[in-house]
Amino acid sequence: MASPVNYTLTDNIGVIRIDSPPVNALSQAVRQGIMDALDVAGSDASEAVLIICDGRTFIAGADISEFGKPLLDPWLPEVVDRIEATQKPVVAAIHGTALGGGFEVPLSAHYRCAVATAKVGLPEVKLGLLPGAGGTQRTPRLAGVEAALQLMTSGVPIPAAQAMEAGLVDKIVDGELYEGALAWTKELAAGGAAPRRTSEQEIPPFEPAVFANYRATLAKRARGQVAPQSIVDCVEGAVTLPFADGLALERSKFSELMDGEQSAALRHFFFAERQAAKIDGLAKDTPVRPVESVGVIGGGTMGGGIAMSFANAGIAVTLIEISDEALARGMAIIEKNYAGSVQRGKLSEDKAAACRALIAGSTDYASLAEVDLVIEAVFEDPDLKKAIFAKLDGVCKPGAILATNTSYQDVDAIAAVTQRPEDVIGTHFFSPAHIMKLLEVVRGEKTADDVLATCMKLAKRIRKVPVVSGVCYGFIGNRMLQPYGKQSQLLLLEGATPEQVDGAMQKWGMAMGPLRVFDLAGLDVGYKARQALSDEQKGDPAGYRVMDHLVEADRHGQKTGSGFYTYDDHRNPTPCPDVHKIIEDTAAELGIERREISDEEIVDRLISALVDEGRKIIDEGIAQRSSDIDVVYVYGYGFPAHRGGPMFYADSR
Ligand code: T1G
Repeated sequence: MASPVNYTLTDNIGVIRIDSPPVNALSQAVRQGIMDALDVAGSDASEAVLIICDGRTFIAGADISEFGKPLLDPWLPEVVDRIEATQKPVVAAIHGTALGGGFEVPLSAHYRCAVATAKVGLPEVKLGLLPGAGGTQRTPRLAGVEAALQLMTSGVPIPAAQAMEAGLVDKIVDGELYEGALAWTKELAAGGAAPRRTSEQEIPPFEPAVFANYRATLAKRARGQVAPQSIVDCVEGAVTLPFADGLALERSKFSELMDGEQSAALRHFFFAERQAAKIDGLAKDTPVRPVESVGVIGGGTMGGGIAMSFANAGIAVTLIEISDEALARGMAIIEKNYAGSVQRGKLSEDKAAACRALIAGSTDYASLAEVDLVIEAVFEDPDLKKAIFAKLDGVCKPGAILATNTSYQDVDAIAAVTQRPEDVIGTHFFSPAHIMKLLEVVRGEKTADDVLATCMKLAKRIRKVPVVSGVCYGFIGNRMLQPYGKQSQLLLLEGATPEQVDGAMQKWGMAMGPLRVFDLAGLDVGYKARQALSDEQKGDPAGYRVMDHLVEADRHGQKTGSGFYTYDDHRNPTPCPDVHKIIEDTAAELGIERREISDEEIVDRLISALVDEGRKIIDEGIAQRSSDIDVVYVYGYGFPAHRGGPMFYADSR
C-alpha cells in the first residue's frame, strides 16, 4: 500500500506532501510517512523543509477512529518533537482547517503560513480531550496564556488573519498556496533563517488571576465536564514547569481523559452526528432537487425562525400569513431577532440587512407558484394543515417539495390530501428554529428518495443536523418525551418536589429539568389537548392530574408567571409551597403513598423512561439506529453530549 505521505526535493527544499482523504487525519500511516520523510530530509541536500497537504484541508487532527484502540507507533508526540528538533527550518503551509493534532504539527514547525481562508483550532475539548501533542505547552508560548486558554477551552477554530494577529501564523499567502509557500521557504533558507523552536520561546506576560478566572467560568459554562479544567491545569503547568515537565503533565492528563467516560461519550457523539446524515438503503449519489427559493406558511415564532434559517444561508424566502396585520407581526418577530443578533455581536449590521432582504411577505398563495420548497408552520390543528396542503397542491409547481413542520401529526395523512404524496415530507424544526441545530426529517410512506435526499443535504446547508424519523405520534424526540414527562409526574406524586427533580437532572448534566420544560412549553397546551380526549385515551391520571390542577389554579407556566414554579420578571424560577400542596393533595386523591426519593433514583427513572421508549422506536424502525436518537436528544432536548445521548449512556451502563 503506497504511503499517504510523499517526499520530493524541489529547488533544494524538502517537500513533505500529505494526501490522505477525506481530511488528512494523522493515521498511523501518515505519522510514519512524516517520520520517514524527515529521515530523508535530515540527510539530503535540502536547505529547508515544507509540510503541505493535498485535498480539501490541511490535517484535521489525530485519527479519531484509532482512539480507544491500542495506539500504534510512532505516537504523535514523537512526530511533533521530531519536527521541532529538525536541524533545518521547517515550514508548515495551511489551507482548510488545521485542527487538533493537525495544528500541533504546525506549532512544532519553525514557521507557519496559511491562505486567508484557512482556519486553525484545537477542538479536542469537544471530544472530552485536550491537545495531547504539545499543544497546551506550545500555544501559550506563541500566543500568550489568555489566547491559548480561549482557543483550547472553547474548541472554536479561528481564521488565519486572527491567528496571525495572535502570533500563531507568520504569513498569509496570497494566491496558490504551494507556490507561495515554496517561495517563502526558499526565501527563509536563502536568508539563513534558523530553526525557531517554539519550546524555547518565553511565555509573554499574563494576568496571574487568569487561571482562577477560567476555572470559575468553566465550572459554570462546562458544568460537570473534566476536559476544560484539565486544559487549564496544563496551561498553568506551561508557565510553572520546564517545557519537558509541562509535556509530561499534558501526557498524563491526556491519558486520564482518553480513558474516561466523557471522552468515550463525546467520541461516540462525533461519529453519531456524522452517521445520522447517512440513510440506510439510499444511494450516496441519489439525485437531489434544486432549492433556491422557499415558501413558509405561518409567521409565528416557528415560521419566523424557519424563514431566518433559510435567509441566513442565502436562500430567498416568501413568508405567507392570513392577513396584513398577521404578516406585519411575523415580520416584526424576524426584525427583532436580527436586531438582537446584531446587538449580541453574533451578526454584522450588513449581514443582518442582507439576510432580512431575502425574506419577502405575502398573503397570497399564488406567490408560491414557482418556489422549490414550501414549509407549513401553522399551529397543530390537523384539519387546518390538511386544508393548507390541499391548497398548496393546487398552487405549487410540479416538483416542488411540500413539507410540514408538525411536531406530532401524521405526515402520511397530510400527504394523502394531495395528488403528489411522494413530494410530501416532514421537516420538524425546534424552537427557536433559527438557533436550534436539530432537524427531524420525517419520511412518509410515499416520500420519494430524492425528496428525502434533498432535505438531508439542505439541512447541512442551513446549518442543521438532520435525523431521519419514520411516521409515528411525536416522531423520535417528542414521542420519547411522553414517558419521560409521565415519569416526572409519578416522581412528584411519590414524594419528590419539582425543584428536587429538576435539580437532580441539571446536576447530572441536562440543560433543564422536565418540570421547567413543561412550564416553558405551557401547561395549558397539554391541558387543552386532554380536554378533547376520553379518560381512556388520557391514560393513567397520575401522568397529568397535577398539571390539570395547576392549570385550574391559573398556573399555566412561564407565560403566566407561574406553573410548577413562580417566575420573576427575569423568568427566574422560585419553588412554591402552594404547588407542593397541590401535589400532596393530588397524591392523596389518587391514593399514592409518599416517601423519600433520592436524586439517583430520579435520574435512573427518567433516563430509563427515555431509553425504554427509544428501544421501541428502534424496534419499530422509526429511527434507523440508536445513535440517531442520541443526536436527537443532544441537539433537540438539552441532553449532555458528554454523556453521549440516552442510548449510548444506557449501553455504557
Ligand atoms: N479522524 C477521523 N475521521 C475524521 C476526522 C478525524 N480527526 N475528522 C473528520 N473525519 C471524517 C468524518 O468522520 C467523515 O467521515 C469525513 O471525515 C468528513 O468529515 C493529539 C487528540 C474537519 C471540520 O476534532 O471537525 O487531534 O462520515 O463530515 O463537515 O491533540 O470533520 O464521511 O465517513 O465532518 O466538512 C481533533 C474533527 C482530533 C476535528 C470537516 N480534530 N473533524 O468537516 O466533514 S483529536 C477534530 C471536524 C486530536 C491531538 C488530539 C470536521 C472537519 P465519513 P465531516 P466536514
